[in-house]
This record gives sequence, structure tokens and C-alpha cells, in this order.
Amino acid sequence: MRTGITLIIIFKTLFSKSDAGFTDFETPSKDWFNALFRNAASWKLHRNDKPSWKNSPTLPLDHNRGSFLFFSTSGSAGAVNKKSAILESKILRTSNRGSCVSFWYRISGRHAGVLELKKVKRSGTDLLWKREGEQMEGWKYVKVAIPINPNTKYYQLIIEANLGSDGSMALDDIDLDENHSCTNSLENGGFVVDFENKVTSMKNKVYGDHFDWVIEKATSSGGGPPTDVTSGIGHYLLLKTYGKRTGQKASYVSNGISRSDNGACLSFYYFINGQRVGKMTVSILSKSGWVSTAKILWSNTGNQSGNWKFAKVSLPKTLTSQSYDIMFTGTVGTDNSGSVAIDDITLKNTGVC
Ligand SMILES: [Ca+2]
Ligand SMILES: [Ca+2]
Ligand SMILES: [Ca+2]
Repeated sequence: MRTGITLIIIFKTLFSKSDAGFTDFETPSKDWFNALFRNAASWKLHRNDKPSWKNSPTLPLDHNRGSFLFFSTSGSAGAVNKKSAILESKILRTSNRGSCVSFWYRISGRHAGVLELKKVKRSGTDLLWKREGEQMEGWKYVKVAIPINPNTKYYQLIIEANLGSDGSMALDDIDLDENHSCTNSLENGGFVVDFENKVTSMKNKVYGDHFDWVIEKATSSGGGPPTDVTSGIGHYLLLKTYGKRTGQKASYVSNGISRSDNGACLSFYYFINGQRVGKMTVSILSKSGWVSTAKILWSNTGNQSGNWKFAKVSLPKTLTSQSYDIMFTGTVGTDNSGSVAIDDITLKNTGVC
């Protein structure tokens, strides 16, 4: 009897959720449930090891392990006609240290629809994150800070899929930290700058340029991109070219990054919209604070499509052998009616890309 209990405990330790707040859908979730609303469909659990799913070209592969949640209105995978599915968390308690949720998602199909993360509380519902339409291939990772609201003691999170005419969505590995805010610090002095909180790793250059970049909230009327990268509804860094003269520059620079013996990897999203709107460059100052050591590693000019694009730049170890800076510089072109923006800058200071 005792052995039986011990075995159950060991089994539970090994195979149930070992991390508090982490749900990989390999075992029944204790934290997340299908919401039973009228007119709502359910997220379905799929396992890749079932033969019926294995050969289906339409199904995404689990990014990590065997099971994930899947929702589709079309084809063999769906067999439902309802257009929306809502996954809801257990009841959560507001922490004065903040909370953070991350998960992997995949949106497939040309008219896939909208996937949203919302906070539901007594006084109403807040939209925290949103993705719409076809996404690039593969699973994507997102990390979202849950805003602290001292007037809200309890709340729930929901992940809501509203499908379009043709597409599917999938979810896996939801990590919910109820007692810590999202950290934007990475190993060895690396960082993430998403412009959603006070930026501490980078700043506007004060000397040697002509004006400053500004942090703006995504709106459809503000002249910048209508969405940001972090959440779709957050903030980005914008180069306001209106009223500026051709050739004027604004630089945004890091605060001094620790040396790395293996180089580093910088990635970011950029948005350049308009003809001849200007130029954007990324430089490394191989001696922190010394502009004379600047070397341009990446550059791009106007005539872009007006979509967010991803860029990745390797910083070779020859340039990171002492404390260094990275610097984004925007230069105004002959047409100052377009826009240039940056979001989700990630510096991994442990090796090249
Ligand atoms: Ca999984
Ligand atoms: Ca400046
Ligand atoms: Ca952002």
C-alpha cells in the first residue's frame, strides 16, 4: 500500500505539471479550460503520435512535444462550424509584483482570423494581445505582461480564437507566472526592448544627431504603423520625419553592453513605409560610448512594403571583445511623409546568430 502511494507520488512528480503555472497539454490541464459559452466551439487536443494526425499535411507539428490545442472550422481537423473558441484560465489573484504569461501559437491560412489574449475582470475586459491574419510559417512565441490593477483582486485570462473563412490556429506551452512581471533581461547583459515599459537598456542619443526617436502607441491615425509587434496594440519606436530636412539624423543607442567572448546576436522588427522616406542603419560601437568606433552592420532604405519585417544581425566576437554599444540611426530622405519604426529589439549577448 505504502509502495503504491509512493509510486503515485513519483508518477505525479514526473508526469504532472512540474512547474507551477506551466501547461504543455501532455497531461490534462489544471489551469486552462474550454469556456462553455453558447455559440462557442472548443479548442481540441491533438496528439502527433496518433496515426490519423501524423500524415495530415494541414496540421502543425507540435513545436516541442506531442500534444497541443488546435482549432479549425474547415477540413477533417475541424468538423465544427462555429467560428470562435475560448480557452479560459482558472481564477487568478492580482499580485502586486506583476504577472506574466507566455505561450506558443500558430496561425495558418490566408483568412485565418484573429487570435486574442484578454484579461476578464469584474469591471470589464481588457485586450492584452492580438494577432490577425496569416502569420509566417511555424510556431511563434509571445510573452505578455499582465497589467497590475490594484482595484481588481481576481481576474481570468482568456485566449480567444475568432476564425475567418479559411484557416486554423494552435496553442501550446502556456507559461503563467502569477507572481513575477515579465523580465526583459537576458544572460550576460543581453536584453529585450519592446517599448511597453520604461526602457532602461537603450536611450536617445543626445549629442551628434539632429532629433530624437519617439515611443508611440500603435494607432491607425498616428502616421506610424497601425500595429506594433509585441502585442499588436502596444508601442514602438518611431522616427517622425515630418518637418525634418533631408539628411537629418536621429540615433537610439544602448547603455553599454558587457563584453562577450563569443559575439552576439541582435534581432529586431522594422517598418519602413513610403518612397524615399529615408534610411535606417544599425551600427556597433566596439568601444562603448565611442562613436568613432562605429561600424555599420545593417542598413535599409525606403520603398519598403509598409509591413513589419524581421532582421537578424550577427555581431562578430572581434567587435564585442570589450564593452560595446548598438545604435539604430534613422536618416530623413527626400520625402518626409512616410514613416520608419522599430519594435522588439532583442540582444542575445552569448554568441553570434
Ligand atoms: Ca505540448
Ligand atoms: Ca537625438
Ligand atoms: Ca512594442
